[in-house]
Amino acid sequence: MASSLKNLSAYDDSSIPAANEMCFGIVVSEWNKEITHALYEACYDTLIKHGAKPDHIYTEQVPGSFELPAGAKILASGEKVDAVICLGCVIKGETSHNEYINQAVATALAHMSMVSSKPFVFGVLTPNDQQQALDRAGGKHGNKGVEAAVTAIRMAALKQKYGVSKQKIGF
Ligand code: DLZ
Repeated sequence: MASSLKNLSAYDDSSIPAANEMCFGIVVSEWNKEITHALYEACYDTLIKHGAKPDHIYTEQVPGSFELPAGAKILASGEKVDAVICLGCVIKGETSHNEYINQAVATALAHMSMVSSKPFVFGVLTPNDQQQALDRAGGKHGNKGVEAAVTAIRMAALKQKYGVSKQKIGF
Protein backbone atom coordinates (compact mmCIF):
# COMPACT_ATOMS: atom_id res chain seq x y z
CA MET A 1 0.00 0.00 0.00
CA ALA A 2 2.83 2.33 0.88
CA SER A 3 4.32 1.77 -2.57
CA SER A 4 1.19 2.96 -4.33
CA LEU A 5 1.32 6.16 -2.33
CA LYS A 6 4.96 6.91 -2.95
CA ASN A 7 7.06 5.44 -5.71
CA LEU A 8 10.56 6.28 -4.57
CA SER A 9 12.04 5.00 -7.82
CA ALA A 10 10.91 8.31 -9.31
CA TYR A 11 13.31 10.78 -7.75
CA ASP A 12 14.90 14.12 -8.48
CA ASP A 13 18.26 13.36 -10.11
CA SER A 14 19.68 16.74 -9.20
CA SER A 15 19.28 16.09 -5.47
CA ILE A 16 21.62 13.08 -5.47
CA PRO A 17 25.30 13.64 -4.62
CA ALA A 18 27.95 12.65 -7.17
CA ALA A 19 29.23 9.13 -6.64
CA ASN A 20 32.52 9.57 -8.57
CA GLU A 21 34.75 9.08 -5.55
CA MET A 22 32.70 6.34 -3.90
CA CYS A 23 33.14 2.56 -3.81
CA PHE A 24 30.21 0.22 -3.39
CA GLY A 25 29.66 -3.40 -2.57
CA ILE A 26 26.57 -5.14 -3.90
CA VAL A 27 25.55 -8.52 -2.49
CA VAL A 28 22.88 -10.36 -4.48
CA SER A 29 20.85 -13.36 -3.36
CA GLU A 30 20.48 -16.20 -5.88
CA TRP A 31 17.04 -17.18 -4.62
CA ASN A 32 14.29 -15.79 -6.90
CA LYS A 33 16.99 -14.96 -9.41
CA GLU A 34 14.67 -13.42 -11.98
CA ILE A 35 13.70 -10.78 -9.43
CA THR A 36 17.08 -10.20 -7.79
CA HIS A 37 18.80 -9.90 -11.16
CA ALA A 38 16.34 -7.15 -12.16
CA LEU A 39 17.03 -5.39 -8.85
CA TYR A 40 20.76 -5.72 -9.43
CA GLU A 41 20.69 -4.32 -12.97
CA ALA A 42 18.70 -1.27 -11.88
CA CYS A 43 20.92 -0.78 -8.84
CA TYR A 44 24.15 -1.04 -10.83
CA ASP A 45 22.88 1.25 -13.60
CA THR A 46 21.81 3.85 -11.04
CA LEU A 47 25.24 3.89 -9.38
CA ILE A 48 26.89 4.32 -12.79
CA LYS A 49 24.41 7.02 -13.79
CA HIS A 50 25.46 9.03 -10.74
CA GLY A 51 29.15 8.76 -11.48
CA ALA A 52 30.36 5.57 -9.82
CA LYS A 53 33.15 3.89 -11.75
CA PRO A 54 32.59 0.26 -12.80
CA ASP A 55 35.81 -0.83 -11.13
CA HIS A 56 34.62 0.75 -7.90
CA ILE A 57 31.59 -1.52 -7.72
CA TYR A 58 32.21 -4.96 -6.20
CA THR A 59 29.46 -7.50 -6.77
CA GLU A 60 29.14 -10.87 -5.06
CA GLN A 61 26.39 -13.46 -5.06
CA VAL A 62 25.23 -15.43 -2.02
CA PRO A 63 22.93 -18.49 -1.96
CA GLY A 64 19.91 -16.87 -0.31
CA SER A 65 18.78 -13.74 1.47
CA PHE A 66 19.68 -15.22 4.83
CA GLU A 67 23.33 -15.08 3.71
CA LEU A 68 23.17 -11.40 2.73
CA PRO A 69 24.44 -10.01 6.07
CA ALA A 70 27.40 -12.43 6.16
CA GLY A 71 28.27 -11.58 2.55
CA ALA A 72 27.91 -7.88 3.28
CA LYS A 73 30.14 -8.13 6.32
CA ILE A 74 32.86 -9.78 4.26
CA LEU A 75 32.67 -7.07 1.60
CA ALA A 76 32.69 -4.33 4.23
CA SER A 77 35.61 -5.83 6.12
CA GLY A 78 38.10 -4.59 3.57
CA GLU A 79 38.78 -0.89 3.36
CA LYS A 80 37.54 -0.53 -0.20
CA VAL A 81 33.81 0.00 0.05
CA ASP A 82 31.96 3.03 1.42
CA ALA A 83 28.56 1.34 1.49
CA VAL A 84 27.15 -2.13 0.94
CA ILE A 85 23.85 -2.80 -0.79
CA CYS A 86 22.04 -6.08 -0.14
CA LEU A 87 19.54 -7.27 -2.73
CA GLY A 88 17.16 -10.14 -2.18
CA CYS A 89 13.60 -11.32 -2.52
CA VAL A 90 11.84 -13.43 0.10
CA ILE A 91 8.42 -14.49 -1.11
CA LYS A 92 5.87 -15.49 1.50
CA GLY A 93 5.12 -19.20 1.28
CA GLU A 94 3.08 -21.77 3.15
CA THR A 95 5.30 -21.61 6.20
CA SER A 96 6.66 -18.70 8.18
CA HIS A 97 10.22 -19.04 6.83
CA ASN A 98 9.95 -15.59 5.31
CA GLU A 99 9.42 -13.96 8.69
CA TYR A 100 12.54 -15.54 10.15
CA ILE A 101 14.68 -14.62 7.16
CA ASN A 102 13.39 -11.06 6.81
CA GLN A 103 13.70 -10.34 10.51
CA ALA A 104 17.20 -11.80 10.72
CA VAL A 105 18.43 -9.87 7.69
CA ALA A 106 16.89 -6.56 8.71
CA THR A 107 18.22 -6.85 12.26
CA ALA A 108 21.72 -7.85 11.15
CA LEU A 109 22.00 -5.05 8.58
CA ALA A 110 20.72 -2.45 11.02
CA HIS A 111 23.14 -3.70 13.64
CA MET A 112 26.14 -3.62 11.31
CA SER A 113 25.20 -0.11 10.17
CA MET A 114 25.24 1.03 13.78
CA VAL A 115 28.43 -0.63 14.96
CA SER A 116 30.50 0.04 11.87
CA SER A 117 31.16 3.26 10.04
CA LYS A 118 29.52 1.93 6.89
CA PRO A 119 25.94 2.01 5.65
CA PHE A 120 24.34 -1.36 4.88
CA VAL A 121 21.32 -0.92 2.63
CA PHE A 122 18.30 -3.22 2.97
CA GLY A 123 17.27 -3.88 -0.63
CA VAL A 124 15.22 -6.96 0.10
CA LEU A 125 11.73 -7.38 -1.29
CA THR A 126 9.29 -9.02 1.13
CA PRO A 127 6.28 -9.71 -1.14
CA ASN A 128 3.30 -11.94 -0.56
CA ASP A 129 3.56 -13.40 -4.06
CA GLN A 130 5.53 -13.33 -7.30
CA GLN A 131 3.40 -10.58 -8.85
CA GLN A 132 4.10 -8.21 -5.98
CA ALA A 133 7.79 -8.93 -6.50
CA LEU A 134 7.60 -8.22 -10.24
CA ASP A 135 5.71 -5.00 -9.54
CA ARG A 136 8.69 -3.80 -7.49
CA ALA A 137 11.47 -5.09 -9.74
CA GLY A 138 10.76 -2.92 -12.76
CA GLY A 139 6.96 -3.05 -12.74
CA LYS A 140 4.23 -0.67 -11.71
CA HIS A 141 5.88 0.22 -8.40
CA GLY A 142 9.23 1.02 -9.96
CA ASN A 143 12.43 -0.84 -9.16
CA LYS A 144 13.63 -1.06 -5.60
CA GLY A 145 17.16 -1.59 -6.90
CA VAL A 146 17.14 2.07 -7.96
CA GLU A 147 16.08 3.12 -4.49
CA ALA A 148 18.74 0.96 -2.86
CA ALA A 149 21.42 2.59 -5.02
CA VAL A 150 20.19 6.10 -4.27
CA THR A 151 20.11 5.29 -0.56
CA ALA A 152 23.68 3.99 -0.67
CA ILE A 153 24.93 7.12 -2.46
CA ARG A 154 23.17 9.43 -0.04
CA MET A 155 24.44 7.60 3.03
CA ALA A 156 27.99 7.37 1.69
CA ALA A 157 27.87 11.12 1.01
CA LEU A 158 26.65 11.75 4.55
CA LYS A 159 29.55 9.73 5.87
CA GLN A 160 32.01 11.67 3.69
CA LYS A 161 30.51 15.01 4.76
CA TYR A 162 31.33 14.37 8.42
CA GLY A 163 34.66 12.69 7.75
CA VAL A 164 33.61 9.43 9.35
CA SER A 165 36.50 7.03 9.21
CA LYS A 166 36.92 3.49 10.42
CA GLN A 167 36.26 4.01 14.08
CA LYS A 168 33.47 2.10 15.71
CA ILE A 169 30.71 3.59 17.78
CA GLY A 170 31.09 2.80 21.49
CA PHE A 171 33.97 2.18 23.84
C1 DLZ B 1 15.07 -21.58 2.23
C2 DLZ B 1 14.58 -20.34 1.51
C3 DLZ B 1 13.22 -20.20 1.20
C4 DLZ B 1 12.21 -21.22 1.53
N1 DLZ B 1 12.79 -19.11 0.55
C5 DLZ B 1 13.67 -18.14 0.22
C6 DLZ B 1 13.23 -16.97 -0.45
O1 DLZ B 1 12.06 -16.78 -0.81
N2 DLZ B 1 14.17 -16.03 -0.74
C7 DLZ B 1 15.49 -16.15 -0.39
O2 DLZ B 1 16.28 -15.24 -0.67
N3 DLZ B 1 15.92 -17.26 0.23
C8 DLZ B 1 15.06 -18.25 0.52
N4 DLZ B 1 15.49 -19.37 1.16
C9 DLZ B 1 16.95 -19.56 1.37
C10 DLZ B 1 17.51 -18.90 2.63
O3 DLZ B 1 17.65 -17.49 2.45
C11 DLZ B 1 18.92 -19.47 2.95
O4 DLZ B 1 19.72 -19.38 1.79
C12 DLZ B 1 18.89 -20.92 3.39
O5 DLZ B 1 18.00 -21.08 4.47
C13 DLZ B 1 20.29 -21.41 3.82
O6 DLZ B 1 20.77 -20.65 4.93
